[in-house]
Amino acid sequence: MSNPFAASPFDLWLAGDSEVSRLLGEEAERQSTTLQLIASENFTSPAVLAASGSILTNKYAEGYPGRRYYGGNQVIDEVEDLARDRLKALFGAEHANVQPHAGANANLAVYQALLEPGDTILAMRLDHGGHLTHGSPASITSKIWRFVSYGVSQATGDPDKPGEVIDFDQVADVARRERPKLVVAGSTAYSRIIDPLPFREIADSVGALFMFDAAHPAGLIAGGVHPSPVGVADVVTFTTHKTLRGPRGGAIVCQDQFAKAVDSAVFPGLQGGPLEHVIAAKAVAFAEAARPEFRHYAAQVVANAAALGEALEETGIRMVSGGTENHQVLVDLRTFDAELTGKVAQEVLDRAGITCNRNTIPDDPRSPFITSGLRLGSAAQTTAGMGPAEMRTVGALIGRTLRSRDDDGAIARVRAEVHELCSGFPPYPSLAGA
Ligand code: DSN
Repeated sequence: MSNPFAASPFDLWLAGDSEVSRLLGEEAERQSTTLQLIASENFTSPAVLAASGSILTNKYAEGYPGRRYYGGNQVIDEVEDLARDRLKALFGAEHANVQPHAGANANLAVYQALLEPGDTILAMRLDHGGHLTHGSPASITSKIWRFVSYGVSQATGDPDKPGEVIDFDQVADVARRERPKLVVAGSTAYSRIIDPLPFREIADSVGALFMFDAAHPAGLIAGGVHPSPVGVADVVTFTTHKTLRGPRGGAIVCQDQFAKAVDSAVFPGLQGGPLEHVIAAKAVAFAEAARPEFRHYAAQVVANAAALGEALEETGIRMVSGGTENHQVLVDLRTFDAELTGKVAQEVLDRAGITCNRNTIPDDPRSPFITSGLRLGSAAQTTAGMGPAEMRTVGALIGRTLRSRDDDGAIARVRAEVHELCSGFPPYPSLAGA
């Protein structure tokens, strides 16, 4: 297949730089001819691409609308106000900050806004699905604040009550013992709905503030298929590029009482000039997520993840927690093949044109670099138009690939089938040969 963007504006503008143009063409082809199952990725709309590739990248705008440290920001102020207003309307929030360059920055800014160095934060264990910024020893967060953690309950082996879901008794126990200043909900590898209400109650019981990191479910929340933490948590952070399907970046919504502290923590506390081209693209994405068809999309994402998970189970791969209620499928490969690591599985699936990432599973005996699990997501291929039938086919292809991982011919045959499947679901049909 040739570059699906060939002759589109994106390609023509780069015609003078053959090296970068070639690389973009190759990546466009990769994204169009292989399956994108990384749970934190998606395909933005052409309108989001256009805004993030716009002339707004030229402008310095340190500060906030109406209070900038540079001249010439009349239009930029309107852009950022539009993004803030659309975001507040989307989630019913009192205040919005659209400047964080990433979800990690959003989290770091909130910690800085609400806490003093050395204060205690209660967050999810990394090896049970928490994020690096929830206290990884490798993250700056753990060098500034003291983290204590909660995890998921033990696997039971009982299909009716499989366990491996957030253990709220443990959350409450650790909170009572450690008296955190901030309780954090949210994860990067967890296939269940995260109810904000029990976290609120636990935070209140120990006089802590409550932050919900909605990086993964933000689009599901906007689409009405995951309970909203807005109005329950004091502050909600998220990324704009996962299920929300916007440009790569972060954002924060909060109650008015935290607005000043949050804004100051983002700028000048953590960042300099905001990326106004990305903020314009965020505004586009927030408007798209407010449309009725986005609700249909979010419901389809959840249905597709369920279909993928069921198909994987039919091949003998166990779903952690026994199922999925969101866009993610976290699987334990040991039931399929005790020798198969997440690392090897990810690599062989890559060769078959199936892109996903290895992931630790709760109480994984292997290291985070090797792992016993895989994390898959349905958000991107749902955007491309796939439904449950295609997801079941994808699950079967994954099973075939892993079973015949030492057979190059079998892997090449899967790759051809993946290519054929993807050709019916181009992520950017309106740009192909535009
Ligand atoms: N947000 C993470 C992920 O879920 O892929 C990476 O930081």
